[in-house]
Amino acid sequence: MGSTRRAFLTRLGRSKGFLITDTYSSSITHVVSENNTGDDVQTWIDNQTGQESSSSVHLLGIIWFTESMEAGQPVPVEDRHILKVNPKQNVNDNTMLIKSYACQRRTPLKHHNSLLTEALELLAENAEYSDNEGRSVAFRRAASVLKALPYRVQTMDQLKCLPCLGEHSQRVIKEILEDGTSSEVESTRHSEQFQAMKALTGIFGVGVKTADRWFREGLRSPSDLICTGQQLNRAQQAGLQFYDDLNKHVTKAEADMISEIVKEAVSAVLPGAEIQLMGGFRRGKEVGHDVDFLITHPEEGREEGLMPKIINWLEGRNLLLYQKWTRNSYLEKLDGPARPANNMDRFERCFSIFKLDRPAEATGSEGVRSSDQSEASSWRAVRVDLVVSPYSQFAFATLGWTGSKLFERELRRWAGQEKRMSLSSHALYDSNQRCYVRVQSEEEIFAYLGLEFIPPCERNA
Ligand code: 8GT
Ligand code: MN
Repeated sequence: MGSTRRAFLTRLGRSKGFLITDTYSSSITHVVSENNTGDDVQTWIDNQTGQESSSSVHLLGIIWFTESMEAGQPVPVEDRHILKVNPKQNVNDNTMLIKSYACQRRTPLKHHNSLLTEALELLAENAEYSDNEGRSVAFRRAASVLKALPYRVQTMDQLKCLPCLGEHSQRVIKEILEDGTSSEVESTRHSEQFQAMKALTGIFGVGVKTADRWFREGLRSPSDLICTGQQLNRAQQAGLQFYDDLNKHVTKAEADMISEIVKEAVSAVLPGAEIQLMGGFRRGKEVGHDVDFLITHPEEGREEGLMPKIINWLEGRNLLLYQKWTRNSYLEKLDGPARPANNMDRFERCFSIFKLDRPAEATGSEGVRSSDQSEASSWRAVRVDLVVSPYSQFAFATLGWTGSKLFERELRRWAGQEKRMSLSSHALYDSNQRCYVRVQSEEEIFAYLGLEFIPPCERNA
């Protein structure tokens, strides 16, 4: 049931002396659910325990709870209270248990269902363009479940016991399994709005809101911005100027080259500082849309004031095409669980565009390049994010900046919904103990959250 209703019923039950918890454990005697089938609830329990439980726990509809509230004690369980669970089919590879939170699963980079996941993720992307986050997350969760399967889905039967596959996602999957493509996905892919939103949000510095406004004004592509002389901020100007380069994949080799440069810069301005490649490349991706780095120093406090020095060093060598530095703000408000608005964190940070020299053999004639992007094409533009974290927050920052975005989102949801804790890129707050949790490593964060440790290369949810 919804969280408000659950909170209300929990308070009511507790006031009458019932012992009620949000999490499942072996000591639970009754599980109460509203608007779920018995199979749903059984799957949820199986996912909580990580095994198939044929235990003696009662799976009950809300009516048992309300009757018990009226009676002031648990009423005897009658047939009409009980949620019916269909007998399990043989558990073979096709009906294996997949846990429902992405942070409980191992999701490798290469998987068996790209055709389906790309279709679902396109619908997710389109939902983002329409500012429909709920719908987008639903499609992403569905795609993520398919990525975790150790086999290629060939029949709808194979999806029966899987979590997170809503009616809409199943419809899309069914169509693709039967016809090879989904009409909804194809019409979305070719729609004017989707294509324009993709092209416009593909400009660095342009978010969905701005792109949507431009779309409604009739703009469709980056070149329309130039023709109509739109007012652009500094980031968007850079985004437009280096559009082609920034929409080309960054390779791991390029990320490594930038890594060397950043290491040199950091060690020149603050010896002893540590630097880590984050984001998709830490998860083992071969290509990315940018390169993310996390920087810290083992002596807390030494990292302060570091970013301007790094930027100076880089600018002095003409390595930056654009940069925007934001100070940290984690000290500004100490108002309970560190949970910054809309998932932006509070670290000192530099959004930048690097000017990366191409290795000699890679230059030369490779088609027409815009004059802004160096005629000789001896270099290319690459988006780079630099983030500075105090050492005490480094484990959280590492976990937060490794991704994937869905994996992070699911970790936070797990923490909140299953453990009553609040996780951010800065801290873990335990509402049960009313304290912040001290940790040194990612492993300890997973352990404190009651999760099996998932290595970065299997966080590609
Ligand atoms: P990519 O290959 O397309 O670059 O994919 P990525 O590396 O996985 O995504 P990203 O957009 O570069 O973000 C890297 C990770 O940093 C994501 O998991 C994201 O959730 C995390 N992250 C934070 N804080 C912030 C923030 O303030 N802004 C952004 N954009 N990402 C953040 O932990
Ligand atoms: Mn990245």
